Amino acid sequence: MDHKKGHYKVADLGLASEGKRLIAWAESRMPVLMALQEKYGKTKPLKGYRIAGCLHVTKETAVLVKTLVGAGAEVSWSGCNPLSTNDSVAAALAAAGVSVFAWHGMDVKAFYWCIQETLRFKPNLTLDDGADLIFTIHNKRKDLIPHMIGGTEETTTGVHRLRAMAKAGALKYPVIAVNDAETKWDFDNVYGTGQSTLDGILRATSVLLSGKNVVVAGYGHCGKGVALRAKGLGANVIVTEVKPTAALKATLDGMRVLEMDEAAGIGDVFITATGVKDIIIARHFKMMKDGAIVCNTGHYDCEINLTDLAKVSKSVSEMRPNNEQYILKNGNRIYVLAKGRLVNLAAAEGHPSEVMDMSFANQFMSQIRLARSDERGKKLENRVHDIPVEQDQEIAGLKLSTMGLAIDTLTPAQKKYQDDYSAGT
Ligand code: RBV
Repeated sequence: MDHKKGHYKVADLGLASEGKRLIAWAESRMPVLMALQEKYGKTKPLKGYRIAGCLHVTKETAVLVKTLVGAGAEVSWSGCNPLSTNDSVAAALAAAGVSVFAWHGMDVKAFYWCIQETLRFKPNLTLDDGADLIFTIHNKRKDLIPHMIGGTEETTTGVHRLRAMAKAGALKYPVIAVNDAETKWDFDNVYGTGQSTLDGILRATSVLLSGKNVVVAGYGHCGKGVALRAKGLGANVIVTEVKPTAALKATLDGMRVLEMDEAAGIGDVFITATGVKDIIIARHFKMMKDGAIVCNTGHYDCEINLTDLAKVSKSVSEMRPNNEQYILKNGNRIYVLAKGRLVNLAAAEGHPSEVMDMSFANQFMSQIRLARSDERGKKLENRVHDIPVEQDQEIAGLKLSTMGLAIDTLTPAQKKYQDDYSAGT
């Protein structure tokens, strides 16, 4: 079947009006992206470009999609996680004529089918979260590569994968690492993940976090955000790490650092945020206290080994949405949230709109940068590229002004002093 404009597959088109209201709510919290929408809606720098996107179908993503379409792009979209699609948002996008393939609760086969569907219109730009779209193109649709101008990548795990591909000489078109922008990873990864992860845990459990032993695996930007927020709610936070500097930072931030083998028997709530597989495995489950809660906020669902958990359990049943009770052979109960998938997107609504405002402003500006590179006949090199420093400062400046905050400016004399290496005491 050839690509048909506006072709889509969503759970229920009848949910569109609810989705429209959610998107309007997000728009009211995303002033930077809305300013870009207004500005580039006039000049249409993406006219003639076809963007395939693979990123959580949330109300914030819908604002990004509308901004891309408003700037002239043709867009085809899939979700980047089987449990993160908001069905009403997907319906609203489909009703607005966007080619979208996403529904909540799909299986892995359907997940890759959706990605393949978005490739029917032969995109020349890609927008990824996790690199599954780029990887599918490199593996299954090599025919598209010669026409590809470039792509953008949203998340740490995706950037990691792409750098590994580039190192192995396997990356066949340029990609911009949106994740590595200061206005992305110092905000989205820390404050976004911090708040949304606890939001997901609370919606799935409604437990009191104050006084609980909360074990956070990984003290990168995401783990740090989660640990700080849990601490703020009165939890005793324990961090597990493999990197000495990260463990040291956690210690000096007031966290207790332990090996997982020790933390397993102490924790009440476990949150994995490492990007690495097998963080919690069979022997840890066996050490856990009765009633322990286990969840993950890393991009993929490999951090908690659920195959191991099934092996040491005698039964599984759903307790409440996004919360499954495993009864272990030793009689203890362990509760797994959102099937070990990103708890913040599966059990809550993902990061708050206010932080996605900056992440998606970076996505949008990076897509424009790629389109311009094409117009100038200067395609970027086939590697992973950083965001220009000026773009970061521009987005941060815009965000500050929408918050009504002003900052100082250096005087010419101060600037001169800054660059004067001969000035001392
Ligand atoms: N993320 N998106 C949302 N509300 O649309 N929430 C989180 C949203 C992104 C975030 O940028 C992170 O890097 C990625 O999801 C992990 O898959």
